[in-house]
Amino acid sequence: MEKYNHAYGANQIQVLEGLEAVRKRPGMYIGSVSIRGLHHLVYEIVDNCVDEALAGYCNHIEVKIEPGNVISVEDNGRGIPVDIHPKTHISAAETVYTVLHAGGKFGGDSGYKVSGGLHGVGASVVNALSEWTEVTIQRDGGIFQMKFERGKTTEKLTRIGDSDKTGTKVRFLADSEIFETTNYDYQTLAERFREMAFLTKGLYISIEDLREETPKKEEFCYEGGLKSFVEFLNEKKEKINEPPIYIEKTVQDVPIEIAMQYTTSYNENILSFVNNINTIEGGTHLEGFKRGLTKVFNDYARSKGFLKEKDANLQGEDIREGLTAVISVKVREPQFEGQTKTKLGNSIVTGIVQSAVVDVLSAFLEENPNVAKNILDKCISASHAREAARKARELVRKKSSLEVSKLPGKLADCSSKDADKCEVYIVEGDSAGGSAKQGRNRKYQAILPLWGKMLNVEKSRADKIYNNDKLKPVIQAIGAGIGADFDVTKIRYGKVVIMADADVDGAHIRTLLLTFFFRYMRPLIEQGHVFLAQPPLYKVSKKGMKDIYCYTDEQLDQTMTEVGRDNVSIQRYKGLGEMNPEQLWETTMDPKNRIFVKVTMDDAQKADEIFNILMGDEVEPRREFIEQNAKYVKNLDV
Ligand code: 28F
Repeated sequence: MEKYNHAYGANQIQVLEGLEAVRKRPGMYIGSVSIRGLHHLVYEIVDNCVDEALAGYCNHIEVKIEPGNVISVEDNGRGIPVDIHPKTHISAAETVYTVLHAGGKFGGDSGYKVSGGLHGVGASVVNALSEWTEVTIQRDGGIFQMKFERGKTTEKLTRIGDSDKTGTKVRFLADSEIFETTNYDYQTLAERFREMAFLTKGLYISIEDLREETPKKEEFCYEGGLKSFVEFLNEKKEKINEPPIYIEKTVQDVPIEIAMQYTTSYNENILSFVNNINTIEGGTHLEGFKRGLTKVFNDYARSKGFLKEKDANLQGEDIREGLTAVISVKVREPQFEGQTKTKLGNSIVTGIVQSAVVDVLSAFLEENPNVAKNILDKCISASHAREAARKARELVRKKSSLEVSKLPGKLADCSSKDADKCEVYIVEGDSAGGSAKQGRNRKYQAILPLWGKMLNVEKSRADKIYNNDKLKPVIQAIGAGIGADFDVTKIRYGKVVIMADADVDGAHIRTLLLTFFFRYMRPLIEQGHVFLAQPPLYKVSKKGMKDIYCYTDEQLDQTMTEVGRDNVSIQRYKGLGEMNPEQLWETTMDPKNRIFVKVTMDDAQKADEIFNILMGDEVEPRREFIEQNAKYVKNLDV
């Protein structure tokens, strides 16, 4: 016979089942239980604050990482409603925290206009995946508080004091039973909050790290919104138009915000967002922007005589050379598509964005003929360069120097020709390359050592890159062409593995290669062929015990608590070169033991952004920057 627990009504049973489902399959709700998923918890809570800001009631958000990796988020919004629902007898606030999908985000007339996150499932998910959660609300003249453990209410909402302020504060401790790590990366969170502040003009967001003796704090607030974002991205670059061109317009209920600025660089750098979510794969809003841009500049160039009758139209890529732009749209019911669900699918948005761009930009060019001329001069020289690059590429192709038949001299190829099973290791430095060659599985693993000075991809047009002696061996080894000619079905290795030291120089080479793949062999990343090898940082040895390799500091700490500590020696590896071939094989290359990190488009875009920002001519700030940001290209998902 079934037992009934009369303490629970049908509602609560549903609630508990809902949150139990979240705990059983957390990945479904937050993507993964790696550090990415962990960070996602914070974003979910902050997203709720941002929604309150977008509704017009909040302009101040404070995030803190407290000792012990407790997260605290506080806003100055209206405070989550505290009234009790007449049927369920549960407060609105408790409902938000215990019912899956509850919250104003999903319709109703609570003042929220757009639904947010990709996994926009909110507070109840965070609650379900936290050891404990504490919510404090100020509104209606009072201070109210409630507490939860692993999603279950332990203290009902209670009035604990008086206050004439309003706002919501949430503190939570991510559940270490669920997450691989509960150790937040300050830099990752700070980057995201900076981005959020850019995307919501005038919104103040601070982040404070209180875990170490010397606390860190950054504050973000940009009155210029996307204009400030573009200025930030272009900080180190030579600008062609100043200030950035700014478009703000609502067309058919779709708010559109765009800032754009040309630089003397040869690359385009366009970021796009839908409901504050970075749409890495682009989509209809990006398409509309590009079409509008191409149309406006061609029409203007014709009507003002920049293009003569006999001249062909400028191509989109000519018009985007050197362009830095950020596009943000708010769409009521966004359809997200693509491999990583970061591509906007709503087809109506194309025309909407295009028309906004055409209207505002053509008026701008008419009013600013000098700016228009400077930009068009650049576009026209880009179109000439494109022709030259095409010729260079054809020449190169004729000489067949990039063809499969010709492999780079430094490549130690594998014997198998079955691309699915083959992998190429791009290794930094000759000594590590030597160890890798001796340690590898010759049948399936090829080694390509790289050395020497890195090419500044930012400062070279495509034709230079095709012939660069550092990148050419990479192009030849992969064997699938480059740029518009790249054919991912022709790759000679199913896995392209970057194996570099866990130091600044290693980060440098990772950034270079990721940026290069991102710009010139994008399908390689999109289809998941690029990996980062993770060499161990430490070897723990003890007499009579098998050596233990540790890949992170946490692992080392853990290991040290597990082996008693007498006669234990710890070796710290400074570089791949310190490992002998057997060790390198065992720890980093043997499919049985190795840790590979698959590079995502997000990682590659981050690397690309870093690269973009790096491009000042002074070496020191660049080095510093890499040091601070090395984690993007180092600890991607550890
Ligand atoms: C630190 C995290 O979660 N802030 C939030 C609000 C404000 C309202 C709200 C949130 C209404 C009907 C659910 C207030 N007054 N910070 C936050 N601030 N949620 S979350 O409403 C939730 C919905 O069902 C709010 C009037 N309307 C909305």
